[in-house]
Amino acid sequence: MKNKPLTSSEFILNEDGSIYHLHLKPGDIAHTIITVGDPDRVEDVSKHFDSIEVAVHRREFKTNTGTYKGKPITVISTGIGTDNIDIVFNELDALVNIDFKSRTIKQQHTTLEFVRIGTSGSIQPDIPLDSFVASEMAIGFDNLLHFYKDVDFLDHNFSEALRSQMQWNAHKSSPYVVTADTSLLERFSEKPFRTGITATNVGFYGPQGRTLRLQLEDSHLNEKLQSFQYKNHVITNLEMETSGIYGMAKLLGHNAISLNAILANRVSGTFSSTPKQTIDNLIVTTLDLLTHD
Ligand code: R1P
Repeated sequence: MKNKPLTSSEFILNEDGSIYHLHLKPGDIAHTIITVGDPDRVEDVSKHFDSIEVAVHRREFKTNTGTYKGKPITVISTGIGTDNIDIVFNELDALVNIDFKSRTIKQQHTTLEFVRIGTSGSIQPDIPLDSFVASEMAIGFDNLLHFYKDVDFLDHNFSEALRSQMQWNAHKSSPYVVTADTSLLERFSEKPFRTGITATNVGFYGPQGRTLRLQLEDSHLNEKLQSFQYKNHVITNLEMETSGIYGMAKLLGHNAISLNAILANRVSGTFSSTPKQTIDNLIVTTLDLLTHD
């Protein structure tokens, strides 16, 4: 592969030498990275750290790097959606795999470990509020991965089953299916976690079958998601980042797992009465499992 220096319109650095959106420099991140949606959740994670060495906040991207029980960890907020995941993953990867001085791709690849601590709604009646789902697989109803080459890890048979069972309208998107990192999944598949299949979509309302004043193009969207089955798999939950995280991690050669605190049950129409406590429980459980041998 040719390794020409990346131009300043593609690989954009700020005046202080930091990367364009995240405002981070090489050396500012640990190799284990927790992603959260909400910038306020960054402090909820890093308040457990022994110390914080780096703290940077630009737009929705807030980053704290420190150690937890001696292990270097970065926590970063991505904001909402797979469009932000594209930015966060490309720029975090650049921090370890691009030489900022020569603007070329490093010969030696560095692998990062990503753990999403997010919130989500369950679409199965037996997945209770305040429980935790580790996504063994993500279905991307977004289109992020379709802009990249070398996506041979996608499960096309699964996508085809989805399109035909759900009579999916191709105008909306072409759903893609991507798996978690197997060793991270193993680490997070014991109680209190259950594993599941997470559907990622581009919005919180219509794309997740929620309506306030508008009508859906497919009024049976969530019933179809709920009843979909493929090789004994059912879709467990809905959120807005996991497919992008899994896809970008695979493309860039990193490992990723998405952990979901179930705050809503869409079948019973209920929402957690203790959302903050549930997210805090997930944070503590995750930090401990990350440092447990
Ligand atoms: C929507 O309210 C947001 O919450 C979920 C969705 O994926 C979306 O980002 O995750 P976070 O709580 O991690 O942001």
